[in-house]
This record gives sequence, C-alpha cells and structure tokens, in this order.
Amino acid sequence: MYRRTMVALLAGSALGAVRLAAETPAEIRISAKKFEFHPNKVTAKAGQPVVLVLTSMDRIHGFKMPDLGVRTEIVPGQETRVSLLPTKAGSFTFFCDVFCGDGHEDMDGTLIVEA
Ligand SMILES: [Cu+2]
Repeated sequence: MYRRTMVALLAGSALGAVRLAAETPAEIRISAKKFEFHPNKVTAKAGQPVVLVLTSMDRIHGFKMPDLGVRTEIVPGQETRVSLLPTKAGSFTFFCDVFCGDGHEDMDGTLIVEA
C-alpha cells in the first residue's frame, strides 16, 4: 500500500504544476501517549493524498489501520511518516497494536474520509 501510494504521488508530480499543487499531501499530525491518540478523530478527503505524521510522547506505540493497510510503530523522539491516498469515503478505525499497559485496549481513533 505504502509503495503503491508513493508511485502514484510520483506519477502525479510529473504531470505539471497545477496537478502537483492539487496533490500536495495534507499533513495530519497525531501524537500518541498512554493511552490515547491526540487528536483521536482526523479528517481527509477521498482522492487527496495525505501524510500521517506520527509521534509518541512516552514509549513505543503501534499504529494500525487495517482497512487502509497501514501498520507501523511510533518511536519516541522521531517522526513516523505514512503516506496514503484514501480512495473511498468512510470511517476508518486506527488503534495501538503494541501492548503499552492497562488501558491499551482503549487506545484508538478514527480517520473520517469525506467524499
Ligand atoms: Cu498500546
């Protein structure tokens, strides 16, 4: 998924300045800490590329969004950037999949993709 998205972005950028401007990814910053993501509700538009910029304030957390094929770890002290191109509208859940203590099960959020 990640690789395919990058290829799509590169192809888009070769098509000229107007197209490039239209496809400049929107950055969505999400920070993680025990036991929440902040913000835990973010919004994107279908057909427009976004970059998730993930950081952790305390320890390693996971970030998994199964419906969009996203799975990564968030390591304190660095930014984890995930490029994606949501193609269909909907509500997609993401959650921490690295056990981080009591409350881990409640550590989730939602990406709303608007049509
Ligand atoms: Cu966790």
